[in-house]
Amino acid sequence: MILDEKHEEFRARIRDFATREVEPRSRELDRKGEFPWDLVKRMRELGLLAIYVPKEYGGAGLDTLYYSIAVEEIGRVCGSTGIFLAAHSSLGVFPVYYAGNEAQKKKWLVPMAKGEKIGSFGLTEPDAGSDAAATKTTAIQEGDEYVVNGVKRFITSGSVADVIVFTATQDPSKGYHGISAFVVEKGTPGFTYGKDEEKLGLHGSITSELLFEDCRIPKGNILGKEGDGFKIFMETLDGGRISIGALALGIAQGALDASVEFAKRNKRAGKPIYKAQSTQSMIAEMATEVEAARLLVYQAAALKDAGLPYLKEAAMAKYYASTIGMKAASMAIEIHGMLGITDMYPVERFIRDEKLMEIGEGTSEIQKIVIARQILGK
Ligand code: COS
Repeated sequence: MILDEKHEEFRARIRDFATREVEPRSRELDRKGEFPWDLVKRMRELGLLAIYVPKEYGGAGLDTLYYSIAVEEIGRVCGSTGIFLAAHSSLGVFPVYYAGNEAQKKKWLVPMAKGEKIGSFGLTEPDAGSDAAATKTTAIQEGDEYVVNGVKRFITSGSVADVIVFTATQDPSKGYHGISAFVVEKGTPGFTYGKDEEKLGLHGSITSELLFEDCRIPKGNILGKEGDGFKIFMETLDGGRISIGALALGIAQGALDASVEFAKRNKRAGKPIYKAQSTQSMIAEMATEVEAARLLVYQAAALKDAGLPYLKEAAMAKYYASTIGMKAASMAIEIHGMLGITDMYPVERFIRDEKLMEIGEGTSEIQKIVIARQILGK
């Protein structure tokens, strides 16, 4: 896809950073299960932690397309660093930018956008994942405070975040109408962490359980009005799906690049691997599908930037990019043969990291529901 010069220059800058600084760390982060504090610091210095947020709020003042390119390029070499960037920017920063009042923006958005504070998003619970309206965490008003009780699960960057936006209900019998969005800050009494998950992939990303036990937060920590929470979170997820599509795309591109390099450099049965028709067929399929995924991701980003509806396109981008990403990662392993399942090459990491893209921020089945409802009506 042809992008304007400025976006292409930006891509070249991010690719340079990703190749020089992120890629050399990616295997180690995966093996050691280490959170990339050093790379978070570098991304902060480079102004990457809130690319689409206006400068007056501490962001880079660019657009969603720039942001998608950054996630894609970083994801191309390291899924864990990519998911951190996507979760912080789309899930931690966005709801405060979108639904916060000026005082809340000053307090939480500006430091998150500048990268002084890490953001996170708590929607999922042990009994509320795809069925996001089934939230059981409660926030009951007592004087000038809300008293929060409940458990959030599978929260990206949860235990390292300083600012966590989360949902809770004032009245479970009201379904999604009873759900509101709140902010809790790290260190608030009654707010602690359960275990961090051991996962298939994205080992350098932290996935936490958040525990609220009679946790008192000021009344001013509500985003929007009581009952607005479900919609704020759904709209946050709409944008988040573009970034997960971009990350899935980046990992798929990484799998394709690794395959091309391996096929050109190595021989099988005395013949260069790239000359085998089966290799050519796989490379052609991967390259075509990666390009199609890129068009969908950029299209969704461009619609959002133009202020046009993008719900269907964001769901399509995430669904398609993660589906073809899994296929690309699998083909990449086939091209590498037995070496592909060892940690000598990055492709075994790519397939483990890519699997989350089909599940996190709405499974492929949820994306299909969203797409079908946009086409057929509810
Ligand atoms: N953007 C804005 N508003 C939305 C929305 C969206 N994407 N999706 C739903 N809404 C609104 C609807 O318009 C409706 O409001 P009104 O009653 O005022 O019209 C309200 O929210 C409820 O919508 P609906 O009845 O369609 O909700 P459902 O319970 O049927 O659920 C799905 C809709 C399944 C799409 C939703 O629950 C969902 O996306 N679930 C997946 C959640 C998820 O991604 N979890 C992953 C973990 S979070 S990292």
